[in-house]
Amino acid sequence: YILKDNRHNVQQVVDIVKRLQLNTGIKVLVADDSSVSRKIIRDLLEVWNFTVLEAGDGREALDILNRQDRIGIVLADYNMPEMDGMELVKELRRTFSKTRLPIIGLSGAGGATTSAHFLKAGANDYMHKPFLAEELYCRVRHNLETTEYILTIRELAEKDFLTGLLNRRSFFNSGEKLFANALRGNLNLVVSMMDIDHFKKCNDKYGHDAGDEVICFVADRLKSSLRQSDLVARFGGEEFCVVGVNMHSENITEVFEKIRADIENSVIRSGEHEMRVTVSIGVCSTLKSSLEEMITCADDMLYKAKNQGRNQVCV
Ligand code: GH3
Ligand code: MG
Ligand code: MG
Ligand code: MG
Repeated sequence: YILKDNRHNVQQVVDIVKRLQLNTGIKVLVADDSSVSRKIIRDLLEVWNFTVLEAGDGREALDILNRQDRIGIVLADYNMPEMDGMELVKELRRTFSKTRLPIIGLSGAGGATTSAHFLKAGANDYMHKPFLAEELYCRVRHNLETTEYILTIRELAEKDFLTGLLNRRSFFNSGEKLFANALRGNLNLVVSMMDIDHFKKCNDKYGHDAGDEVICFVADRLKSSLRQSDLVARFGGEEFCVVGVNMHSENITEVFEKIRADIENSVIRSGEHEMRVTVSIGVCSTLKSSLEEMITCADDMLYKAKNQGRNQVCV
């Protein structure tokens, strides 16, 4: 059934796949009411080293997806009791986009319209049962690879290459949405600009590569000192911008002062070098009429912090 060109038998395939660690840890959720069908798919996928999870209907599949993180791909049969494959796809698309969770629709009974319905509901692909092992493997791999490529491209487009923080463009994309919510009164925003002090000297003394490590160190500290819901971006060079969401007004100075002190007290090691840097931070804590205005205000506060002697927070 597998690789019918007679060059390999199943055991050889299993050995090769295991040795190359292909598909290790990739979870495939198979939603099908027929235990026979699930068993066939499980056996085929396990040959290729996938981890297979089974659901007897759409509801069970949703439960598994809500409980288990990092399911790589879903195979959804059409005819199932409780919740059929089409409903399952529609439900999943409310939370998981096509580029995050690929779904392949399956049906043994459906006529020519079933595949179209599945695709229209949001499935990435479709297979008619029964299918050859090769078709199953190729479609599963193809859909996983496409998802991986899109994830990589998205990372490259949205993140700063050096630090992994948001880049300027994605910062504004997300920041504008938060700002609109803040204008509606749904949340409080604080905008902060931060710049490493006398960074040119650091580059001159230790070299550009060590300078890069300092930038990464500061980026990590900044990111880990704030919440998941806050936006942290590298605006270029050694300058960072933060949008803080729902910080308690009495804590704002404290939050940024803690970041400043933490960086001042850190020793950053690179090779034989032990480096220390300080940062200046400007904060705008009053809602203005645009995000840009809040950034300008934070920038003015940063300028003030620099002028007053650096290594300080101005709010
Ligand atoms: P100030 O306290 O006034 O901010 O002094 P500064 O020396 O930090 O001045 P400024 O912000 O103007 O200089 C930033 C320097 O950062 C200039 C540039 O050589 C360096 N730089 C910009 N981007 C990078 C980078 O990606 N990596 C490294 N290593 N250095 C960078
Ligand atoms: Mg069925
Ligand atoms: Mg600087
Ligand atoms: Mg600068």
